[in-house]
Amino acid sequence: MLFSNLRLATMTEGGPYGLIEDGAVLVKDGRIAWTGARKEAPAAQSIDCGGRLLTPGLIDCHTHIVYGGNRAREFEQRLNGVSYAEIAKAGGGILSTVRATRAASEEELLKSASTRLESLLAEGVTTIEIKSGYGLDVETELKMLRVARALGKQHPVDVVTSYLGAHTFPAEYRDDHAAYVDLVCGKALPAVAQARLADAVDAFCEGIAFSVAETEKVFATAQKLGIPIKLHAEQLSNLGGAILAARYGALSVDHIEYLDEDGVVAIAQSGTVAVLLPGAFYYLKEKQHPPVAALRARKVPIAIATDLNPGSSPVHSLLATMNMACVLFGLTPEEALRGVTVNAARALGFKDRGRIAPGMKADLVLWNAERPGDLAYPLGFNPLAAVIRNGEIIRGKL
Ligand code: DI6
Ligand code: FE
Repeated sequence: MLFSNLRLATMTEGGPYGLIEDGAVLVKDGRIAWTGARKEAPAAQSIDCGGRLLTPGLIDCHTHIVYGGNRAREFEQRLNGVSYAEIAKAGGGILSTVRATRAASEEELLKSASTRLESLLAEGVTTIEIKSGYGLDVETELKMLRVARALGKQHPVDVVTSYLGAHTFPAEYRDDHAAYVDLVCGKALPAVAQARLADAVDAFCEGIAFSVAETEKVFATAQKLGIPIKLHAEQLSNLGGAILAARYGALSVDHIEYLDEDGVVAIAQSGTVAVLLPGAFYYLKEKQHPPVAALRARKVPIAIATDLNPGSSPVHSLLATMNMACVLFGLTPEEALRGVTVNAARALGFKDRGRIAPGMKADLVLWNAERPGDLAYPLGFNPLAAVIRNGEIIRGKL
């Protein structure tokens, strides 16, 4: 099938957005077989797309969409002057979601996460990363990861999972952090690996969470098990987690508002993707901006993601996140689109998606838009026309 009469934001190198005017895409067996100018297209059965914009399927490379309960009450508390860290120290924050997630059945979690997932899919997300980390005990972490896998079976989206057992210390280990790290490394992570439920291992390296030394124990275990790593790093302070992550060849370091020059140099050398999460910056009313100029100067690939979670980022829109990355962090609309396509793919270790090029998976989004810059420009507007996944139209019409 030839999709024709398109403006293609291929996101390949060369020119803004890798733009091809009056282009066409040939899809065969779920893959892109050819792409280029319409007048040079090979003969094939073709669909006229009316001159509209086609991009790669969007990739949300950092989410926590599986959880129980909600934290609207804490949103109110924060607006009454209590900080995110204070709420966490008082046993709220992540721990309040842990209580609700432990209490929820697998069916309940699947149902509530499905609703969240649907909001993202309606905007053209075709690949999503989903983290555990609201169970913390072995059983609930496994439950969350099974739900994440089930979401990928029940919805037209590719799901990759990250085990985030080192998200915070559960109440039962409040006074014995070493024992919890032992549980993560000795029991939980091996169980998760055995069940093949984690495509990556993540941790929250922060003053209110895991120290660099504790994080390293988790990374060393992941490395032994052959599972790639990522890290929530330098979100609220600069502990040097990103440098540690770079030493372990991390796929990505995420948040990184407090990342310093040494950290930028380290991740540039390790080829680690910088994942920016403007939703959390916005909700926490953070003042410290991520070091975008330094990342650009060192050519670190920048991805952006919703971080969809009940506490710091109840943001259910990747398009809104692109807009926030532009307005709050000064990314260009092109960087924002690279951030949810080619660079997001890289943050998940994928080589087969995120660009419109021969050999890539035919995950594509057709937009009621003329130019790729139109996507990051509005807020609260969804110009999606159709989604093609593995070469099939799965949403909307052409
Ligand atoms: N940083 C975050 O922003 C999320 N997790 C993390 O490590 C927040 C999770 C939450 O508040 O529930
Ligand atoms: Fe997160």
